[in-house]
Amino acid sequence: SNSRSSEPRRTGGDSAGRRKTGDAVVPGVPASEPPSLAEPTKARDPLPPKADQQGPANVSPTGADYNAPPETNAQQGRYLTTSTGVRLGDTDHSLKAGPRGPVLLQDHHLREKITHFDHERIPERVVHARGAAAHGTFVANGAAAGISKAGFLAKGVETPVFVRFSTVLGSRGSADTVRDTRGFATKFYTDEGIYDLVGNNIPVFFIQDGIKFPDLIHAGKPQPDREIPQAQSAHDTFWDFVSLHTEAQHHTLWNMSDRALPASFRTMEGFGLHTFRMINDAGETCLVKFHWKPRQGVHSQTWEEAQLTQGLDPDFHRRDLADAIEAGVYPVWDLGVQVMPDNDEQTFSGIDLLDPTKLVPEELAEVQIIGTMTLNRNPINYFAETEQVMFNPGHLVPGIDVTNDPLLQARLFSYIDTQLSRLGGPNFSQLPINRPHAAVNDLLRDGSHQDAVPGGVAAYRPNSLDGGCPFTASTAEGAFIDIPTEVHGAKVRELSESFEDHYTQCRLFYASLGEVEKQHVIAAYTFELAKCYEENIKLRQLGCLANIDAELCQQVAAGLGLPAPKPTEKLTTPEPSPALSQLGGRWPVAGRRVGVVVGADTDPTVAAAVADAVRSAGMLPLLIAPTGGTFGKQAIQRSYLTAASVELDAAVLAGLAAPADDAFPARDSKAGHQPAGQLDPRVVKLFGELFRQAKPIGVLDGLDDSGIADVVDLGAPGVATGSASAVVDELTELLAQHRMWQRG
Ligand code: HDE
Repeated sequence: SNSRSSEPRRTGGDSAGRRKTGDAVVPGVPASEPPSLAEPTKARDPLPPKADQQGPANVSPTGADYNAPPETNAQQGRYLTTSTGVRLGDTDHSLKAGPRGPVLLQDHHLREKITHFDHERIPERVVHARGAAAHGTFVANGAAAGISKAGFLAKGVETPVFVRFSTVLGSRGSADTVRDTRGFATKFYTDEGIYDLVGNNIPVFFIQDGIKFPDLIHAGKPQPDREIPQAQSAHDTFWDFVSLHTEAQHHTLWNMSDRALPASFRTMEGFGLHTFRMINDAGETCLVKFHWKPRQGVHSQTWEEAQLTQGLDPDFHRRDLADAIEAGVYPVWDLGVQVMPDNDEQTFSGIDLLDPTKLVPEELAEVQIIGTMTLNRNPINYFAETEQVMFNPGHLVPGIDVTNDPLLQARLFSYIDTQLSRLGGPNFSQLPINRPHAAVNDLLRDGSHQDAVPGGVAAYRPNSLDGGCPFTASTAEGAFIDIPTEVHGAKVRELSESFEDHYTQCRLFYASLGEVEKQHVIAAYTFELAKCYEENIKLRQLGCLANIDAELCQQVAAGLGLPAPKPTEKLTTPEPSPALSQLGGRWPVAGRRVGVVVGADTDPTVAAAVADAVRSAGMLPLLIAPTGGTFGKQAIQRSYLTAASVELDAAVLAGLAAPADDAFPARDSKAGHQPAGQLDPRVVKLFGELFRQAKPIGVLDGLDDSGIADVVDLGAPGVATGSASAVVDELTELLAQHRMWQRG
């Protein structure tokens, strides 16, 4: 304001003495003349381009070198400090008024340490809370270059990835080997930005429309009154929902199959599940379904193994993944696509490609391999990486787009939204594990946990102040392409009629299983339904089974002691899809764990010969002896007390394994583990379980009359006898076939 009076101005106010915002309050010092309003404002020069506009250099939002080893981004220096970097001389004693006196509130280090600790936990994921992850690389073979313009799919391009595997229903601390679907989420840090393939190990889903997801999860999670059972579908609310809501029957059938009990994350298939749309350089589109094919084979635990493992080693899958990577046995998956024409109906061979409860049999559309992923590095810090990683099916790159699958459409909303509470605000993309490796210039500003210090003044577009930056890209410059697709129709809360077929593919899946797999499915339904209290729910689910397969329905009904209902639909007999069965095939044995069981009197050179033969076949020998310590020159990995059948793929009895003087604790004999012949009861138990689990077993020459024959039928399929090298050779061959189901 121009002062019209010639009077000296009073400090900090207008002529009436009122203070104005922005005036400095300096009592007693006259203010200098304010700038005249008539003075023109001179535009300043635009700021130079920001560092991350120069090109795809790997810089974090704060300018830290993204390629620097992570430890330099976190803990530095040699001394313990406060969070503000002040060195500390003591962290074990709080500040007190005398050694026996009260603790002083002024102890900053105490308060900071405890306060931070109090807030260490963040909300766990509402689903998929329990997980394990690893870093790796994806190398494209170029086969997809003709259908997608995505840069990371071009021949030879290598892209860093981070993969998180998970169970769905259990809490963060629940066991790994429960009967459940597994998540298989892959983050590709491509040069064109993040691409997330957020899939499962089962190719179909429980619901066709995302609006039902809360219902599904409320039914599957522990019941709200007592909060039990944990990480299980074997309870009333789950079976109530899936029996009333028959579109869930297909996924449920997969959950009752061996697929829901993976032997390892390394032996799981992965499925993108939904149909996605791809576009190539010429602007041509096609529809695709993604598949991860494990080079390790697709293997499962038996239900007995899964249950034992839950108690013996609740971290079984997490440990297995980390151990394999640490041992250099890197798990490898091929990524494949089923490619379908992008027709108006979006159907293929009569299958509605927008219905997420339907799969496309591989015999109808071949899975074509477009690249290979190797997981080769364990996370350094579970929380920073595995817990804070976030995936989003909406994280797409040019060349890949979504379809109208109503389940996928709802997911596109959910995955950002959930991070706002889980990761505490909108800046989760700045967490190191979530940062893109491509340059980011997003005009997103501020918010909780803002880690970046953006330069410039123009956080908007268009602008002239920051030199017009950032610019929008043309398609040629790599802009994301929302593939233009026709949309028409009235606004309705409906699904198309083809979504009403809930049973055809249940029959397809069941008909495609081998005999032993069918027996497992029958046992699973019988077990789970027997855990329900309400008879009406069991009867209703039996009614659903009647529409899948008469034999399945009858056997489960018999197990429950209930009548088998009649089908309400005509039972069609589908053409089986052999690719849906896990049986058959030969698989690499690399990394398989072979127990080498010895007794106190065993010749150490014999044990060493077995272990060496196992090692040279690329497998991992675990020496199992009466106690820990060393055996000859070899380290003992498991004692009789800690050895467990569930962690072995096969075992060799290499020595007498005679009972030690104290090997028969009273409780063992009470539990019925009586010594067989001269063998230690724990060894008897171990081999009895391995035999029942249909795993290959070797018995060295001269041990036939040790008592082993009482628990292992030495003439049964998959039991090798002979010298160390002959036995290991035969076991290696047997392990390539995985299990000896013919043992019956
Ligand atoms: Fe998810 N899902 N989901 N989901 N999902 C989440 O995201 C959701 C669905 C899947 O390791 C959540 O960050 C809705 C299908 C995986 O971090 C949440 C619907 C498939 C993971 C969410 C689905 C998945 C999640 C929980 C129905 C297989 C773990 C925390 C419309 C194709 C990712 C989070 C990881 C996680 C919502 C259905 C796979 C709440 C609403 C179908 C592998 O956003």
